[in-house]
Amino acid sequence: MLDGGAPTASAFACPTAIRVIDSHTEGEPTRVIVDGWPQPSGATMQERCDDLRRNYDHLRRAVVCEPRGHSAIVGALITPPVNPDSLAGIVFFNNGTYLGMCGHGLIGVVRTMKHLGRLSAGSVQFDTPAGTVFAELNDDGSVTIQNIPARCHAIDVTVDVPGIGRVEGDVAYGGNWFYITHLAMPLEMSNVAELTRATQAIQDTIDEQRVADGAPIDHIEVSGPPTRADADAKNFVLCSGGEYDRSPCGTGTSAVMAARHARGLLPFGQEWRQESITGSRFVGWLTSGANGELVPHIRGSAFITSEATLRFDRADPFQLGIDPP
Ligand code: PYC
Repeated sequence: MLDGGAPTASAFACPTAIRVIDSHTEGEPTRVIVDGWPQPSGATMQERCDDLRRNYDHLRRAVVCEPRGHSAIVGALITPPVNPDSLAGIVFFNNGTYLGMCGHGLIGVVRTMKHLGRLSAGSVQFDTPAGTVFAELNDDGSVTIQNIPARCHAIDVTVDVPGIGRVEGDVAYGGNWFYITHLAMPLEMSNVAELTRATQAIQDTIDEQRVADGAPIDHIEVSGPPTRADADAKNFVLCSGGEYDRSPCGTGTSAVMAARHARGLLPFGQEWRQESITGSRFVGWLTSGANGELVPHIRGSAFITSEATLRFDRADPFQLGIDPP
C-alpha cells in the first residue's frame, strides 16, 4: 500500500511479493515500492530510516540489488507523512546504504504518483530524513523540486590521494555530503571505469582521514566543462553505494550551487544548467530562505519504465539478493 499502514511481516522475514514501479530521471533509475513492504516504525523520518536500517535492511538489498535489481537503482519507500501538510514520507536507499535525500529520486516519485493518479498539477510536500521538500509537476511533464537548504562547508580542501596525487575541492551539503573537485580526465562515458576508480580512491582517502573537520562526505563529484551548448558544466558523481549517477544528481547539483554561491559565482535566481556524464541535464537555481538559507530548486524529467511484482521464492538461494562485490 503506497500510503502506509501497520507492519504486516516480522523483521527479517521477506514478503513473498513486493510491487514496484520503476522510472528513470534523466537516465538514473528509481524504484518506488508500491505494496508488500512492512512499514518502519518511528515518529520522525530519521527514526523510520534507522528502523529500516536495523530491522529491514535485508529488504533493501533484496529489492535493489541483483538478481531483482542492479547497482544503479535507488529505491524509494513511501511512508505516511510525519507533517500534516505533507502528502507522504519517503526513505531513499541504494545498493549500499540509505540517503538523506535524493533529487532524481524525488522527481521519480512525483512522476510515479502521477502515474498512479495520486497527484495532479500543483505543489506537494514530502518528508524525508533530511527534512521537508516540495515538488511541483509542470504542465510539460517535467518536475521542479525544492530541496532542503544547501550549504558550503569548506572551500579549497586538499586531499593527498595515493596513486593520484594532491586534489583540491569544495565540501558542500545538498541533502547528501559532497566533495566537489576537478580532475584532468575526460568526462565521457567511455571513461566511466577510470572515473569510478579515481573517485573511489578519493572517497577511500577521505574515509581514512579527517578531511574538512570530519564532514561525513559520502559522494564525490567531478566537475568539468560541458559538452552540451545549453549547459554550464558537466559532472561525474560517485554515489555512496559505489555506483555512478546517470543523472546530474539533484543533491549534488544543490551542493555545487551552494559552493558556487559561497565563491560569489552564483547569485540568487541565476540558472545553473548541470549536464551529467550521460549527457542529460538538470536546471537549478537558488533562492533565499526566510533566514538567508540557500534553497535549491531543480527541474528535470522522469519517465515510467516498468510496473512489476518482485517475487521471493523461499527456495531461492538469492531471495535476499547477491552480496555486492
Ligand atoms: O539525485 O540526489 C540525487 C542522487 C543522489 C544519489 C543518486 N542520485
